[in-house]
Amino acid sequence: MTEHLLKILVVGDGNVGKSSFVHRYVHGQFNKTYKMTVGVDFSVKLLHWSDKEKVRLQLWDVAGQERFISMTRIYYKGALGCVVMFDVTSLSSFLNCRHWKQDLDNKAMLHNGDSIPCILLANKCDLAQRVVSADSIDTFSKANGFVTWMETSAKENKNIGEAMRRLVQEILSVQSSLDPLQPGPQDSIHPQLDSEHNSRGGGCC
Ligand code: G3D
Ligand code: MG
Repeated sequence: MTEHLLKILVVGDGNVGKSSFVHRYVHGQFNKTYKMTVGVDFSVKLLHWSDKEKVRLQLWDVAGQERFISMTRIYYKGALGCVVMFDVTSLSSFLNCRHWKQDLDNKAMLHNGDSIPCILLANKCDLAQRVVSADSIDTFSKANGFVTWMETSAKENKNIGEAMRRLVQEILSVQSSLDPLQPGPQDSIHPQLDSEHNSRGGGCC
């Protein structure tokens, strides 16, 4: 049995639903009273990917620095995949995705210099008052090098597992095509975060 340990970042403006998404994915719940993220939350989810492979996902849900549209490099270190999220009822959160993706590409890359796989999620698709059209998202996603984009609702559990599966699939495929003899970013993943439960990281650097 092979076990992959994948560090995945979840970024996007504040209030778009990042913590709700992670909570829904890891714990299967949508909790209205879920506390506001302070610093970084690490969540781990174990996937039985195939008969021969397990995937341990380490999800980094960040807050606090969101308003700066930029994270420190330490946050990005060793990341193998990323979720960029916006809220379909907030145009500014959509427009800021360009900066989130640029920040990611500037600070995290595969050892061959390529950008790390990143999926664009249009969250809160359960709400009627949308301000971003599917056409604009599609055009934006293709122009900015996203693996793909999907509508999600953490509230109604729509496309949560599907989105993560698509991202993991892409990460594994990219990783398997890289030269295994080269030191990879996974070397810097912290083994002490190996837990099935949320554990609160200290304030982000
Ligand atoms: P963040 O981590 O990106 O800052 P949160 O965002 O997960 O804290 O969510 C911000 C607010 O959006 C929360 O509402 C949360 O309940 C709501 N939310 C998250 N995902 C969805 C969704 O898919 N649909 C809808 N309708 N709401 C969602 P409050 O009221 O607690 O601020
Ligand atoms: Mg949060």
